[in-house]
Amino acid sequence: MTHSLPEEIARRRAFAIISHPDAGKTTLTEKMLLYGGAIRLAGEVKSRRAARTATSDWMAVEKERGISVTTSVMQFPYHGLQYNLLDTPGHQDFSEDTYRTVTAADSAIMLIDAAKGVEAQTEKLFQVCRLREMPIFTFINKMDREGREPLDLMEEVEKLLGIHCVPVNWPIGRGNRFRGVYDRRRECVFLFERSDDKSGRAETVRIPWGDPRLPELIGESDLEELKEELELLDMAGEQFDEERFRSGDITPVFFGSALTNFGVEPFLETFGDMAPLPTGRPAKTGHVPPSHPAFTGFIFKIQANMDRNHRDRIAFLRVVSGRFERGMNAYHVRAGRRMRLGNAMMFFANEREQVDEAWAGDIVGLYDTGNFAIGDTLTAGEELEFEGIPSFCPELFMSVRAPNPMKRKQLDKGLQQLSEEGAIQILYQPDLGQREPVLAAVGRLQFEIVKERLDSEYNCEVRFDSLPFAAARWITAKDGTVPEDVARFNRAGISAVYRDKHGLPIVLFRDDWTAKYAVRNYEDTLFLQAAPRVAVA
Ligand SMILES: Nc1nc2c(ncn2[C@@H]2O[C@H](COP(=O)(O)OP(=O)(O)OP(=O)(O)O)[C@@H](O)[C@H]2O)c(=O)[nH]1
Ligand SMILES: [Mg+2]
Repeated sequence: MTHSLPEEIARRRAFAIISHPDAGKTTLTEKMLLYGGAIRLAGEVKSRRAARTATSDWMAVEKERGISVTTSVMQFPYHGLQYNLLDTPGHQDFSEDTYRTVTAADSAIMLIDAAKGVEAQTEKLFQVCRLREMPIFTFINKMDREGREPLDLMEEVEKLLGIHCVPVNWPIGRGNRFRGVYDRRRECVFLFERSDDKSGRAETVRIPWGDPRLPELIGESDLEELKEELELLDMAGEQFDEERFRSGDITPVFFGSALTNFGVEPFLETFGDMAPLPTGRPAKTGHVPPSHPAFTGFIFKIQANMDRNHRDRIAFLRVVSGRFERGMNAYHVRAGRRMRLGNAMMFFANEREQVDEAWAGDIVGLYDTGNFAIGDTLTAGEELEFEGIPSFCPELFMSVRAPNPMKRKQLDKGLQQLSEEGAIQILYQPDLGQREPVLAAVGRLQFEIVKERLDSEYNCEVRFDSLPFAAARWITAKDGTVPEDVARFNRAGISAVYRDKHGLPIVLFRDDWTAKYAVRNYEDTLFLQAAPRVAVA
């Protein structure tokens, strides 16, 4: 059944979960899928006892290591709304992936480990969301463990992040004795039943504030404490204000424990009410609102080998405006041609399903045979381009080779595909007749993951050798054209010229200081920290 565009937009929510590693993003994702009915039993992120692994950590290396290395896209329905969830990796070495991903979301859930407070990577990702003016929810997780005092945690959020906290619910008991939350909006108490089985839903009872059974259920002393804290919040605390939330001035705060399911359901219910509807995106020619009647969207992520049996490659499209229809003849703006989008998928936990249509605010996966690059715009025919997605300047460089020369083909293919995903960048040195590729990364773990994926997905064992460079800049002439005389940047022990995948020159420097020195000394050259945009042939 197809509704009108405004109705469909009103039903959609696209959000990313962000935080420092290990705060519980993947665990919370799993529980949201559980409550959304997308899965019947929740799996766990790597643990010795768990028989099931988390749905969104689907890659072999993620399962083995128990960390997320790439963003997972998941859809689930809940109480009449259609959610598009992005579970991002927390590790800083994969932050390029996370930065790209938040461009597809309209709000973010910031997770905080109740024992650790605001950690370094959370702070960085928070700033990225704030720059994008995204409304941010705060979920203080792991309340089932001994942690810091809630007031203390909120104070830290306010101090370090400069955003005001408005608690929506408040924990009853801490650590072992964490038994429920008081919901300040609905003026009721949610009490949870502890169970050893964390894979099913937590039994929850809802009791109105003032119910005579409360002292017995919570215990006299805990209830007294709760009353005192609530009074304190009412007196000193901020009030929730829609406008200030939208502009990123306040964050609604929730307490819970994703692992034991405590507080996940009350959170999800309120989240649905509060999360912003799909917003538009800036294009070079002006802002495109979701209500723009014609279809537009952009590719923010590419992922190879999601299905090992099919060796496929998926380009993830955020629909910005209008209605996407499978089989439509869309316009690929960078390539300057039309193409039929015959295959479109959404990801419901372990199942991917063909979808016939999608609307502004949705994320769909398109089968890709190499037509798409991160940042590409698709339209119904309009000549418009969404603002680019930032790519990071690499700082670490390794030469790569396969000890077995028979594996050359697999190596080339694997590197090609992984670089198109943005998992790593590849550089060449054709000017000096070098055939061996060089890998360039922002974080060290990227190399390890590429090594493991080459082995497991392309059946190719590789060796890396580090190169003596620590900075890089793309170079163009002053007018933005490709410079003629690049050989002068080949200076033994100081810098060397390579080519990126588009053949554009990029100079690697011994260190950051040498790079800055070059910037000052070659006045006829522009040194760029991001690749200049090029048209494809
Ligand atoms: N005690 C307790 N442990 C939790 C809770 N939530 C998550 N964990 C555990 O914390 C660890 C990390 O959880 P993940 O969900 O993988 O964390 P993440 O934020 O996705 O981590 P990255 O993707 O690597 O950034 C796992 O061992 C979880 O079982 C919780 O509420 N309580
Ligand atoms: Mg994770």
